[in-house]
Amino acid sequence: MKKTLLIALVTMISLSCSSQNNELKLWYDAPARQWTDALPLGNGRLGAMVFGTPAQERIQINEETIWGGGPHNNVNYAAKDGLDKIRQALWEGRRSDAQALCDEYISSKSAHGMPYQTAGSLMLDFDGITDFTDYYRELDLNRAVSLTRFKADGVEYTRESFVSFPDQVIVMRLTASDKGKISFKASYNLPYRDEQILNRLGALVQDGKAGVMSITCKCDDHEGIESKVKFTDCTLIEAEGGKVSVVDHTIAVSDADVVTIYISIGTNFVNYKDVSGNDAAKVSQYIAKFRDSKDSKKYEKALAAHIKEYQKQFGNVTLDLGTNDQAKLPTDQRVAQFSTTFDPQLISLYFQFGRYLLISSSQPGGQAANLQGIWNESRQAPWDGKYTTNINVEMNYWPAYVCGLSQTFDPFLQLVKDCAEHGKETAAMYGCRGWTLHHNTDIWRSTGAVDGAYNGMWPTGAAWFCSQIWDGYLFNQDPQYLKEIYPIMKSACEFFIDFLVEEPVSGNKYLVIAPSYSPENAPHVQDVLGKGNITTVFGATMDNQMMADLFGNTIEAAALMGENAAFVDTLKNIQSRLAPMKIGSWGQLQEWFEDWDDPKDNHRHVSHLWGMYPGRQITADGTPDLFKAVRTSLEARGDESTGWSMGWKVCLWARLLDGDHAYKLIQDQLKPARSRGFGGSGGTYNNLFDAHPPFQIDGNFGCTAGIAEMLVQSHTGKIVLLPALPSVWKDGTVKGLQCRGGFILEELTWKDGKPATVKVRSNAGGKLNITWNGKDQTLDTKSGKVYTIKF
Ligand code: FUC
Repeated sequence: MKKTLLIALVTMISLSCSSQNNELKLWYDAPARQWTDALPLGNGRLGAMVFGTPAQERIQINEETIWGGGPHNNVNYAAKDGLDKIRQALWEGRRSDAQALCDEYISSKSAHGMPYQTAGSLMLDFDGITDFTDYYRELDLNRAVSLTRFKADGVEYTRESFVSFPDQVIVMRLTASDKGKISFKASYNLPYRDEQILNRLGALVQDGKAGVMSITCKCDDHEGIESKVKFTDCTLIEAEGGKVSVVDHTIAVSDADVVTIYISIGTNFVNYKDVSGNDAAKVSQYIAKFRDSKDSKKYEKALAAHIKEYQKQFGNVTLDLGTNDQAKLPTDQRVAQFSTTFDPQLISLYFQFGRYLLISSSQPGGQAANLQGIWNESRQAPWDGKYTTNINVEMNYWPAYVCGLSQTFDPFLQLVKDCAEHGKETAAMYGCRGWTLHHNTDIWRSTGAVDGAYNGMWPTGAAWFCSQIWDGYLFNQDPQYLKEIYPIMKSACEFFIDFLVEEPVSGNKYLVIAPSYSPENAPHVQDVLGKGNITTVFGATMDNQMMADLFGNTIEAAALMGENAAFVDTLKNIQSRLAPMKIGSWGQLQEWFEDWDDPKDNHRHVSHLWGMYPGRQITADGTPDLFKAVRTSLEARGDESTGWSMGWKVCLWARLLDGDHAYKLIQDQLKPARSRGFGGSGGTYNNLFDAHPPFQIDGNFGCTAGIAEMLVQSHTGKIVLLPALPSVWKDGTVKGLQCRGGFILEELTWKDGKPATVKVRSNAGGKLNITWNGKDQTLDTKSGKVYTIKF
């Protein structure tokens, strides 16, 4: 009775998911040839890339806390001694001197950030599979399950895989249409020096140590920081029929009917200050549940529990932009044809894939999604797979609230909380109160200036972080959340109150950030010493915008928190002395304090447009001249660029209310990526991972947020429906997008570009201002009620 019920339940879940959204699959007719063809699975903590190769399966595995180095910070206390000299050089236009002085006094003299590393791969070598036919491989986004299927010697084989949210294990189930046909050897492939392979816990166990950058290196540190993370990979293999035996460093399976593999990984990481955890104990606990259970349905139950848990998040939002025949093609072919063939289903697939990736790489209690989410096959991922804070990690979280995934925001909030603590040391290095960080951080929450002044002289990271956590409050309206974030915002304000300085150049004595830069762009002008290609400046537009944002938001938060009047007065006083945005000689929004913008500059960063997105300062109605200037700047900057840059531009064109141009950027971003290494233009890999290139996940998230932004916006205090609908998306339905003010757009169906069904749930009560095409409606709402609105 119980068995039948369970099978019925699994079938019901699968059926209801597939009938609801059966287009939500990435699928291929060939095995992965390279890593960016493999299919990503994850539960926030554990990641797996499944290759689906018949003769030699590779499951590349990750655990989110396997990073080089150990607890440390990279503070340079010489910074405060250099500030006056640097600022003097800036006021005199000797920017090259200022940049050299920043290198001398401020840049980290120790570490520049630690690398995020792989946990290796589990390799399965199959005897006797030499040739195959009828090959099929898929990733089902509705269930977070991958499947490989093929025929060899008249036998049909399948491999079904998932990374369980509730059970913390990576699972692969192998079946064959005939009995006794599954035979293979399983072994680890780990690219570290300290590799040891033992058979413990009744499973294949591998102990590893992170941090060693090459197999031949005898060192045990990275940039002088000792490697402290230890980890244990553990693989349990259970067979029905046949034999499982341990042979040297492998597990051999012969003549089995069905095989189930459970992999888990544990590390000694506890938090950024503490690595005293017991990795082996953690991992054995995850594996023991399966090893000790005699339940013949434990696989089916684990699968059902995984799908149920995953669905709680994934099921929050659906998007239907219409159907088309392209869905009959393998996903890589659809990407190849996307720029010439109308394929709205690929856009909804890509959108849902972005949501899938965020769910799979960012879960409460864990680490924030890094440059690669959690998926990384090497000892040293590009840019170390760290958290770059001058765009990238924030972009990762742009879809979190609007796309109905507020739970995934939690690790980002924890990252901010940790940096707010560790960053006090960085504020102190400038002789300031409060906290800040520079353009990178890592699992150790290092907050110093890294990579030299040209790329890294940017003391404003705290302001961007605060903007994003405040935005979270605008969505969730949760007083408890506000209590958690207010001290972080207040402390950031204290840093900037101390760090901001009066510029003597304009005659207006504006308070500016100095030294800093407009991330990572050098104006195409020489300084007074005749030197060019210098990024170091004062008063960059993005910094000015972020200051206005931080002080404005903190004043609002202070009112809600009942802050004392004297502090609020200080905030208001600072706010009134900040430098305004300026429109330059060719009608552009100036990127710098001076009118240095070059209309031929196509730099990937569009930092000066921050005030439009993700900021909220520039709007069509509120600041029409600046709105126009943003358009001029963005047109000059051009469309094609790195992956994340195009994702940002989708959001910007959406805020510019130009749906057709936003759509053009989606087309650019969904072009097949030509390169796996550095260089070349951005695009999309066969597995729909974004190409910077190389792979960088922020572009996936930026574009996902941009698609939502085309359908609904809520940054002006109003919910604006279909603000940037491309002319080709005539009809459609989106359900579950979140709006600021604590509202959920339960349903928005449009026909011929006009809203047909509009249902809004109010979570926090209060006034609902909603508009479409200039038609405003206002109503009072009660928390928990759904309102139907007609236009
Ligand atoms: C910033 C960008 C680069 C890259 C790196 C990880 O420095 O300018 O393009 O995305 O982060």
